[in-house]
Amino acid sequence: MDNRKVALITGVTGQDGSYLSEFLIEKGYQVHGIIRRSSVDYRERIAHLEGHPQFHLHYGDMGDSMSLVKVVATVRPTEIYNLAAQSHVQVSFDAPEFTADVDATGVLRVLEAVRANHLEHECRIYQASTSELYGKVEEVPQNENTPFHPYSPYAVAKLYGFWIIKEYREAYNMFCCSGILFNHESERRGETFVTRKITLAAARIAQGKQEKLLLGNLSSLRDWGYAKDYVECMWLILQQPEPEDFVIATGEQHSVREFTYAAFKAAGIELRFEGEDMEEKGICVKGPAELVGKVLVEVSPDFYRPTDVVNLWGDPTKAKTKLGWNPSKTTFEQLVSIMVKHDMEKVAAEHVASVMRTNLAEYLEKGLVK
Ligand code: NAP
Ligand code: G4F
Repeated sequence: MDNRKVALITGVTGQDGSYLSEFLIEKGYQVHGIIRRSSVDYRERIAHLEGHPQFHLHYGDMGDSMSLVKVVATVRPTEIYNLAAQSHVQVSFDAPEFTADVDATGVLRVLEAVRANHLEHECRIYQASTSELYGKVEEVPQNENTPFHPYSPYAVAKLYGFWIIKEYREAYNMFCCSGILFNHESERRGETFVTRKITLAAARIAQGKQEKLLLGNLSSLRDWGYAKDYVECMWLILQQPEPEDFVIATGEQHSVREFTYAAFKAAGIELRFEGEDMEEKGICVKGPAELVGKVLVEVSPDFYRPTDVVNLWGDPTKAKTKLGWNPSKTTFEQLVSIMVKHDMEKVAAEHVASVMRTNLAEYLEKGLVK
């Protein structure tokens, strides 16, 4: 029995990777993360962990088997959290082959890297599966027994990931599991996912930095939770006596329209939605005088998908009973409020920085500073 606590996280720079790293460090793990080279700085979410004695980074890529084999050989992890993915559903329609390579074959590469290092009976593996597998849903709400019907290149790639994890569990008796996670958001969420796009826009519009927010399908329904609460489940799934798959969700459903209303409200703007489909608009009915009566939200065909998943709603009963996890730790209202508060501060800080830059440029021009 290996008593070391050594975690390897792929996708460590992402939203979930950053929260999971903090969580595991707190639990006493040595945490190793795989990063890929980029010409711009993308390590913002983990910058505060760099230099921590329990936190270590390695270069690698989900498309490069050799790099994965080498990192696994160096780290000899007791747990792997495979979070790396091209995770944007709309982007998967534009880059389907890359999405398949990272999100499908990438999972196989991780499993084979473990086998190549003869760690298949020492290392437990968590796979970041997704509610997108339910896609064109066949049942509402969705649980572990609901049939899958993937509805995007992303979901089809993730379906391979789900099944290859199950196959290696059965074929080689490996401890590998999927967490079927419903949407989880946070102040660290990528800025092109709908919730963060909305909270940032609400903050910018409230502070006079943006005129309007353009969105796609306002009627789409999601089960949105808080990412910080969800990483605990990833860990709990790997601590169970037997490898099993779990649905992780709040059990509550809201539309994109509801999220938009709540986010603007938290930023001090009350909206009324009028019209239907492409003609629907969000008009300011209460808030700063200069915004009242203005159209602040419009629908644009640019944000519609060739096929869209519109009715996700998870049933977290198994996670509640078997993992002892609380799906209501952070409510929908608290989630919106956390994200808007963060983005109001971010936009205000950006404004101060930009004023300082302008002043500095002016002082330099006038020769007031050298
Ligand atoms: P995210 O913020 O988009 O992070 C994705 C991570 O994957 C980033 O660290 C990214 O690195 C890394 N990555 C992408 N391509 C890679 C490659 N070729 N090699 C190495 N690393 C690569 O995603 P997230 O929201 O944290 O989600 C984590 C995982 O959970 C993903 O697998 C996602 O599909 C899945 N999931 C997410 C949700 C959700 O609601 N958030 C729900 C269900 C499942 P860079 O920083 O270099 O781009
Ligand atoms: O925020 P989204 O882009 O997230 P989506 O597609 O649900 O995917 C996320 O959650 C999955 C779990 O279910 C993860 F597997 C996946 O990695 C990712 O984290 O879109 C949510 C909904 C969609 O129906 C979309 O059509 O919002 C709708 N939407 C409406 N307007 C929009 C927009 N989505 C985006 N990104 N941008 C819009 O302007």
